[in-house]
Amino acid sequence: MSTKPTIAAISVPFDLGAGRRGASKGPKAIFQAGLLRGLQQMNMTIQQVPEIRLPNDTAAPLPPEVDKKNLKYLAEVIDINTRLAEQVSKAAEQGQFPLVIGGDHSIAIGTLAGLSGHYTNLGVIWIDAHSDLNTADTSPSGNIHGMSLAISLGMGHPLLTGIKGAQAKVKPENIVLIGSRSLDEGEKKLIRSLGIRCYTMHDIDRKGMATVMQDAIAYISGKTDGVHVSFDVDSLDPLEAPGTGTAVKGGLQFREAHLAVEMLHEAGIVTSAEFVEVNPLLDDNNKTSHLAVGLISSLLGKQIL
Ligand code: EXY
Ligand code: MN
Ligand code: MN
Ligand code: MN
Repeated sequence: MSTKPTIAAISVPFDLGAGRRGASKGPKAIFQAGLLRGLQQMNMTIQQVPEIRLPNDTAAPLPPEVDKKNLKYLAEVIDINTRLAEQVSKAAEQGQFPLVIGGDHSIAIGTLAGLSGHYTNLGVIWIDAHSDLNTADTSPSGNIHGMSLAISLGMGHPLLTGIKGAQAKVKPENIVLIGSRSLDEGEKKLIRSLGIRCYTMHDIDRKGMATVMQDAIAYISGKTDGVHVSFDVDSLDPLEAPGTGTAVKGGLQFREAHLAVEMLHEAGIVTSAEFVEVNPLLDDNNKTSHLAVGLISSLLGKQIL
């Protein structure tokens, strides 16, 4: 982006898409770690949107005939994402930069639903240990945070894929996965059959993060009219990001993660972002919340010198 847009900071204290509680405390911890101060020091204009919550923590009920098999907290995930999609869409409509702070990764369903109407070809850079490409049929857990990218591709329960209309919110050729190292069998099949671009930890080890990001940016920038960065902090190594619910060994190092977001900033292609899966209950001295603040700042243009 050439001129600095206003950042619409959208907090989503929601964790029912995950298998363990605590990511709902992520937004507060990230703000306490200095997010606003950091962005203000960068001369960014921030508009804080009221938190996205379920009234009285209760979801609109589903009709009894709805099949909820292997979809935990389906009603809550539908309701929160319907609300989130509205706010994200409003922010994009106003030309703002939606910055969604989670919350577990199921909230990508609402973020992408809200964004998709504003782009013909929305690009998605999914930085995550996982691919979140399960459906109720392939999921080993029934946790919807492991299904959000599949749902955004139009695969999954119709009440989830139908948020903001039945059309797919993103096309497989406009997705890049980065940092993958824990993929279920059904997810691997889908990545192969849809030809989704996937840079695993092995690729990052072999080529280095700079080359991977250069390739990823070249792959996505020509064919998209907006790029969303969906950053799951479990992409980092658990030694760097202990405060997350589905930690997987062998992840990104601190500088690799920063380099990735710094290169995305330099490319000038990013139009929205979300940071998810910070779980303060599992954190060590707010290390992961501070890490998230650093990564958000770097993605939005914080310079070392
Ligand atoms: N693939 C596993 C599942 O579907 O249950 C684990 C998913 C974790 C999802 C997150 C946070 O990126
Ligand atoms: Mn994820
Ligand atoms: Mn993950
Ligand atoms: Mn930095």
